[in-house]
Amino acid sequence: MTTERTLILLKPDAVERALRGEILRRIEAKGYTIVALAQRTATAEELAAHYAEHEGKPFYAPLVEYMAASPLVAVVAEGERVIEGFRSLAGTTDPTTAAPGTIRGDLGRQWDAPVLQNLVHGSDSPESAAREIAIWFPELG
Ligand code: DAT
Ligand code: MG
Repeated sequence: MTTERTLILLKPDAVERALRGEILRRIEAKGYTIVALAQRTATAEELAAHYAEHEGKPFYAPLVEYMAASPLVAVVAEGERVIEGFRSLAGTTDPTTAAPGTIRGDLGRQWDAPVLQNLVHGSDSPESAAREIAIWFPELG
């Protein structure tokens, strides 16, 4: 058994487009357990920590601006290989080319924006998951 936890964000575009239920439904339908969930507007500190690996990239400033513009929903999900499994449910980064059947592929839109708005974030490794859970849910860290 390799039950683990991952950090998922339903990004501001998901909240604005009223897709929270649809996305949470897919997570639960896959058999993962939602162990924590909070809606709030991200702080600059949370986003700087969360996206530290992208600092200096051309899309960094628009990324942080988009993520802070309106509320997001932070989620901790648990299950067998959920880190890899949620990345698979989410689809690849660019919503235009993400596979049909995935969250980004089915629901993601191409916006005329300097950053890709792709509805969800999911941790990409056990190390990222531990680091990101501690940022958004310090009480679980
Ligand atoms: P992912 O969210 O699939 O893990 P990432 O960690 O490489 O992708 O990038 C974080 C976010 O930054 C991504 O969800 C959308 C945005 N982004 C990534 N690459 C981009 C690019 N080339 N142009 C615009 N936005 C980008
Ligand atoms: Mg990433």
